[in-house]
Amino acid sequence: MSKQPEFIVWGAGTSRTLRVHWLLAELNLTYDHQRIGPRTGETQTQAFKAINPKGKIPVLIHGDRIVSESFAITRYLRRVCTTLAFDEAQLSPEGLARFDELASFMLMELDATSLYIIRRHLDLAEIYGEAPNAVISAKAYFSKMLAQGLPEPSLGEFVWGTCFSELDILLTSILDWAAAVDIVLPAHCNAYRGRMHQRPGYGLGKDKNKP
Ligand SMILES: N[C@@H](CCC(=O)N[C@@H](CS)C(=O)NCC(=O)O)C(=O)O
Repeated sequence: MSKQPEFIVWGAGTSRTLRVHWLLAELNLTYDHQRIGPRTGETQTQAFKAINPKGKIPVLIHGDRIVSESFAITRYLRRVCTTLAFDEAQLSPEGLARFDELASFMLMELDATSLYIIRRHLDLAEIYGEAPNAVISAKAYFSKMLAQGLPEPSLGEFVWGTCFSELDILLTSILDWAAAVDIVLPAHCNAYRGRMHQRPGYGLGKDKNKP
């Protein structure tokens, strides 16, 4: 009898699904991939909604555990597979507070408040309505927040501490998404993206994320 794979990932083709495939590649984990895409109807089937009632990808299944939300999935994988190192400062109270601060900033200010507003009123305008002013102001807000929240000195080789982490995946996916909607990024952010794109895990994750 064939054995059930340890990890199953649902979803491909978006910045959010890339986060999961990239981290799995960094952790060198094999998994089963259910390659369903957004806005194809595949996220709205009864079978998929039994797994994630929100009807959204990505989703991770690990044994009898189901985890949704791209960043939560990367956090979970990091806890169950400990092959990526942390430095001492990252695990100190200050380091962990900085982690939470960066994660909240990226998810709320850059992703939800800016990029997703742009997506809703550009690519998904047929559903959410055209709103050119909302798009212009979301782009301006993104640039302002990025300049204030991640100025040049705060973005070294990695965004948090001296080791690669899920925050690098989150930030790179956000910067790539911003560039794809024609937001001009500061030079230090483009240099950081360039470094992240060199990682073998990024290339492997991108391949897996193909729709
Ligand atoms: N906050 C969620 C957002 C997930 C999300 O909105 N996924 C979109 C694609 S990027 C989706 O599955 N939408 C349903 C659909 O398009 O069918 C996450 O980070 O995982």
